[in-house]
Amino acid sequence: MYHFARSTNSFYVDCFINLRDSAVNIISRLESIVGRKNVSIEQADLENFGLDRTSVYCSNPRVIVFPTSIDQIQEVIYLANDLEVPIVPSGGRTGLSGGAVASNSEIVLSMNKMNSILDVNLNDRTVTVEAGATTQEVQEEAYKNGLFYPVNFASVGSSQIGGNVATNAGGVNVIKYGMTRDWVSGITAVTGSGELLVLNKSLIKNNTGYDFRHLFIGSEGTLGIICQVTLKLTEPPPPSSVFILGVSKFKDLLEVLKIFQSKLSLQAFEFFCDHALEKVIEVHGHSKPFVTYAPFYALIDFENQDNTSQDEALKLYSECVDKKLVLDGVMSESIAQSRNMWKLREDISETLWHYQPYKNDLSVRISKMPNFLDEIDSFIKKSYPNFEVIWYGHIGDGNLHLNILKPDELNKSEFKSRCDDISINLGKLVESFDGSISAEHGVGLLKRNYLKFSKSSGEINLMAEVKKVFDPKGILNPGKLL
Ligand code: 2HG
Ligand code: ZN
Repeated sequence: MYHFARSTNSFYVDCFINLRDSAVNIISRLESIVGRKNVSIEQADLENFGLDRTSVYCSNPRVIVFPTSIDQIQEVIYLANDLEVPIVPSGGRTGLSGGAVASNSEIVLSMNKMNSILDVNLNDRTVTVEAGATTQEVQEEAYKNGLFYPVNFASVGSSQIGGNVATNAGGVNVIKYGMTRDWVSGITAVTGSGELLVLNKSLIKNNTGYDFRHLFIGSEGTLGIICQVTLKLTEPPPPSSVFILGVSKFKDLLEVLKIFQSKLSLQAFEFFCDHALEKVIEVHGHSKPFVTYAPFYALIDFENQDNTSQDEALKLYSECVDKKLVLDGVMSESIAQSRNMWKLREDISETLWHYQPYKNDLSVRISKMPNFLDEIDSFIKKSYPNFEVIWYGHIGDGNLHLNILKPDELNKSEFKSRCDDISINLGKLVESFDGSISAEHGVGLLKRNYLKFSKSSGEINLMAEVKKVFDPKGILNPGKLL
């Protein structure tokens, strides 16, 4: 009988589950499908591959399997159906909602060994990759070919395309380029019953009924394993410049957005609050953009072909100052300066991990953001006055990241239970604002109980029925999303 002593680290002791006798059978059958070297029960792998970037779950998979072909994926799925053992599909595990967490003795199916760039087609302007290719590899491949893959976020170096598609990843350029969904022209996937689907065949025009490609985008590994993806590419954007502005009220950011959007082509319009800036500076030692204090900051990335747009940006800035919308500002004069200014925004998420944050990824229509944020702020201030609230996110997309930091006096579980209470109230508020409980991070385990605030029970029931069609035995990522 296999019996794996886990680390004595208390975190894992809590999660310990002995493997059943059937483990021997599963492991040897997996080895006969993918080969011995592509199956792991090493303790380090069992600890790593059961977790994503959420810090609240335990890792406890039964085994990690690394298929190297679509045929092998099909065989693994047949086996899992046969033995009724769940599978957790696994990409770069950079997710923030627990979608890739394996804590119930599951098989983790990692795409790490299916990461090839299969084809670049300059006529079609597409790249076809295995799902384990990283976002950055796709970006670099596009660049080498004089083209551009625009979906971009801080974890591009480790996030994988399959995971991007499964969660419909967003990022910092959505205002200009949209989400992952807008760039997927074809998907090859194996369903939960082992059927191979080649979806949309990378066609631009294909009006032949239901487009299951779009069902797989954002399905969070609950319908099938995404094996290959064809992504659209576009021409690289012109060079850009960056402005950082400080405002005294969140609602002024919307006015600034309107003014800048009316005359410039924006690649990003991001924001962060003073606490976020303080923390990033404290942890990373970056410089402040300017000395004037502001409660909120906007980071505006605007296209600046042939250096012609900077004068316009300065005029718009003066207009904002005259209208008393802006307190201070600074504009980049070189690519290096732009990069440094971006770090103030892009390093926030990683910085906050040092403070044990409880994360929320909310969206409402852009016009509703100020009232929504004010209501949340006053609710938390009134009910939990000692909680530090950090706001940042993507103004241009109506997407607010709300991170609540754990006060020292509360232990982890007390803090989590208070935050769960907050989430119920946030959910009700999201519902009343017709918003979403997950703008770009997915639902996974973390937001599953709050799905009802964004979708009707009729819609959730239909989702469950759809899942049954693609995965009749419910072996794929059980407990996630639904
Ligand atoms: C970002 O916009 C990411 O930086 C991460 O979506 C957000 O960690 C977060 O809360
Ligand atoms: Zn984000």
